[in-house]
Amino acid sequence: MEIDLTAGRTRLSLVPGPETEVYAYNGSVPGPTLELLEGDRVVVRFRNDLPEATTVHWHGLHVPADADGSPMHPVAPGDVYEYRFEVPAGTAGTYWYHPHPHHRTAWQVGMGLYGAIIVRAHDDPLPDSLPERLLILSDNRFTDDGAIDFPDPDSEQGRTDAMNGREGDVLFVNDDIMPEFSIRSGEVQRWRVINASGARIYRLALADHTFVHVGSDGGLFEHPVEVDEIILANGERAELLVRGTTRPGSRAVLQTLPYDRYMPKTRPADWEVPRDLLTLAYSDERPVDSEPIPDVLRSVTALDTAAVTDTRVMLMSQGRINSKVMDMERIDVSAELGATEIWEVENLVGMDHPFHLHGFRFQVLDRNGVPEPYRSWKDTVNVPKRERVRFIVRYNDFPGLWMFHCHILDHEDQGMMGVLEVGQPHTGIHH
Ligand SMILES: [Cu+2]
Repeated sequence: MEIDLTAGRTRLSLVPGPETEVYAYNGSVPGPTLELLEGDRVVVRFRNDLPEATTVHWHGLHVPADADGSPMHPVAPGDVYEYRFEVPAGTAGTYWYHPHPHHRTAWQVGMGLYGAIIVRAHDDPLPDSLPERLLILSDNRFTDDGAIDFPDPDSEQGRTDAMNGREGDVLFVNDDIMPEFSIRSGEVQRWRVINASGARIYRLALADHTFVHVGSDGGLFEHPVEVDEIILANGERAELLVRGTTRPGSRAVLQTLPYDRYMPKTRPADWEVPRDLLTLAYSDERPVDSEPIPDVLRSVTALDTAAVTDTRVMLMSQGRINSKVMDMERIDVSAELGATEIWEVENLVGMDHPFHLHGFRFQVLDRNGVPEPYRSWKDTVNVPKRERVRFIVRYNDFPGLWMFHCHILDHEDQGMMGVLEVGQPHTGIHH
């Protein structure tokens, strides 16, 4: 499959009033949704028409290091880069793509560079007949003349943005503000939700409805789980079933509820106010019979804790991991190809930091010592204030240099990132 993708400058109408100068993939914000199938060989012919260097990172996809779009492989203005990868079996799920240049990620994503990737399975356990909806969640802030608002870093708002990560007061679902989604009473819909915000953490709830949570970053769980709400940190994804359980003609609002990820001194004044995201509008048609939801979705084979050869401790403080700021010349962790390891990620400070590992999906083992209730494939995990998360990962292939970092984009740009080197195993010689 061949895809042409260009990042460039353009003007779009994002909010009422004057048009906004944006950065866009193929002229749209969000960029085009890439639909892939397990087993696809993908070539993305990327062209950088921006006035600055950029990369395209395929968040969560298992790709070779030189196709990962990390800060190690910048694409200069005017240049072309071919990203080549194959989509492995068993990785059907919801992913996304965004720039990842050194120090400029918050700016470029804030300017409009992000898009969704859907990887489909040949044997999806959920019925094809379920209507599907994609929700790319993002937020932004605008000045009166319609420009995207990036304040002076030395202003009060600039300092708050640096601490919290830049949040916007305008909430978008795809390219819309407060869109209306339709549903028929009795219908079951499959929703894929992506948190593409630079810093906002969503706590999703739909009035008078529960969600059937069926999957996360790396695709479906083994079994569906019924929940009232879902917390989605930056970079995370969720797959949900929404059941049309109320009567024809009714309406329900999807909201993000208050979630205190902040330090008290920089908490936004309105953080306790729920925010509306979209309206779910029931048609007047008579109810349909609901599609049954399978009890078993797929198997998620546990990574083997008996095979673990090392534990990596990551202590996150404000802007730093293990007291260090990102250095492109430094290797922070060296591991052997094929090794299985545990990462113990601890947040030492009073603000949440979502942790993302490139290249290799992982399974959360426990949070603050409490075993994870069920297995799932993850690539990003929120580590709340002063909490600790342990996950297990196997570096199954693709030697090279891989990033790990906080996914609050301003924190990543400040250097809250490190480098994992995965190398060929040593052959019995100890040194
Ligand atoms: Cu952070």
